[in-house]
Amino acid sequence: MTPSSHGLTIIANRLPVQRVEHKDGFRWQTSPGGLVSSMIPVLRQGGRWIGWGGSHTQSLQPFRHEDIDLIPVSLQPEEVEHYYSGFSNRTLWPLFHDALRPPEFHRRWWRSYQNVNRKFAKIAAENMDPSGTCWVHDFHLQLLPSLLREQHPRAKIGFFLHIPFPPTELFAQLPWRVHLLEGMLGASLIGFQTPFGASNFRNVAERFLGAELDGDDIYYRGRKTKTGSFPISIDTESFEEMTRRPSIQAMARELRADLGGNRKILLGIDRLDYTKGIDMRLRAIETLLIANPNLAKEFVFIQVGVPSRENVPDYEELRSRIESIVGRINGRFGEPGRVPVQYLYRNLPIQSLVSYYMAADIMVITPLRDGMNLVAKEYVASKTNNEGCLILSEFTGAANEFQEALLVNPHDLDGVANTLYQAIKMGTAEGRRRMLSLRHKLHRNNVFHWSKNFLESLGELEVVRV
Ligand code: GDG
Repeated sequence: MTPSSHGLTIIANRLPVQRVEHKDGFRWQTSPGGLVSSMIPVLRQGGRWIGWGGSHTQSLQPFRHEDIDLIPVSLQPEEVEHYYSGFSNRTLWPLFHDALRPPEFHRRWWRSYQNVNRKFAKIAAENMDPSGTCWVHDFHLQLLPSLLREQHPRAKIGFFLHIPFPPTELFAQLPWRVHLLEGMLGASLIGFQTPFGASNFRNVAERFLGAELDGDDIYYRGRKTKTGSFPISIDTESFEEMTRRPSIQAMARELRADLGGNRKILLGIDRLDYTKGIDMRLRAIETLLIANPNLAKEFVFIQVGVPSRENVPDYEELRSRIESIVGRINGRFGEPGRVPVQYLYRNLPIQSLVSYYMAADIMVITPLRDGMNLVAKEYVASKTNNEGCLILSEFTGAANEFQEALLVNPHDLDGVANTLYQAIKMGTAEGRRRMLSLRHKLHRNNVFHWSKNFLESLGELEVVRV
């Protein structure tokens, strides 16, 4: 234990900073995102964040950034390939997202996943308070809770899964399912995005470990683990604040003038991932236009595809498929100077992102499976004028809270096309009523409530032996 080991320890695959190169070397910049902003105030009261610093950061020493202690974990190129690109992104990610791509099971990836989890555990155990609180994040580190528990039996260890937890039939495929479950059950509290995830987890713990269930509690090998649903949210106020900035308002107006004129603006913003249903969304737009070719004059659909996991073949393939559908739609329904689909393959600064949200009349979010989907919440937060319309897949965690959105089954092309039509033609009164209600829901649960709820539940738990 080091002298400064009091307070909360956060452990996630990545540190909450990005390395930005400049002419005299590099500097660290805080990564955008709700998880980071919700943790910063807590960590400033004492605490540390442990995570991988990224590919270009071998043997980095602990450092402070904006008053927070950051403890880097270095990964060798082979570990990045097997633990990260392999087991995390090509085994767990597809398996936990309805096997939308066949999960690949390779023993060398699994060995690397175990080794990297042990590496994280060693560094965390050395730096945390043995009876303190530690919060482990996400599917990259599912073995960590029990590895930490072995070293610090009295610690309050929480685990939060950002992605869905699959049903028994899918989870059953994993050759190392028992190890993964035992790894997670080292935690005192395990949080999921929805009650369905929590219930799937309890069912597999009973089925594959013979654990005993009592309500939300799981009893296994003399220990109790509590499970629950803790839907993540965003820093709502920071989005609302951005919508009040004259520079961002001007960007939104410009975007409207350039794109819309009096056409409705439909928007999609996603990491270019096969879980996000971008190809189905485009095919629904195509279905809508085939049935109503005149609508091509009434709307423009902007799709921002943020580059992601570009070295994984499934992602390259998805990118070409999306580009080919965009080309097909614009070839058939476009006219000189006016195309129905505008596609941007890039990262946008957060200010531009907000200006897009502000300009969009209709946000189209159609994942085939998604833990939560923060874009849905960011869009609602940015609609401070209570206008706008959210089309949302039933298969997102967000749909659980946002029942007033226009909910769709993304596999049902005719259904999505009809809902797009309904949204384009929707009257302002109905739009306002729905948006007001969505905004009301969002204000009840921002990311600060989320982290407080989780940490309070963890703090209240005694580390019990039964
Ligand atoms: C995982 C789970 C869960 C997107 N494009 C740009 C940009 N973004 C930001 C958005 C949003 C975030 O990325 C994406 O969050 P999502 O929730 O939509 O999706 P995942 O990345 O898959 O996240 C998900 C989440 O964890 C949290 O628990 O909701 O289900 O899969 O915040 O704003 N940000 C910037 N430029 C972009 O071009 N700056």
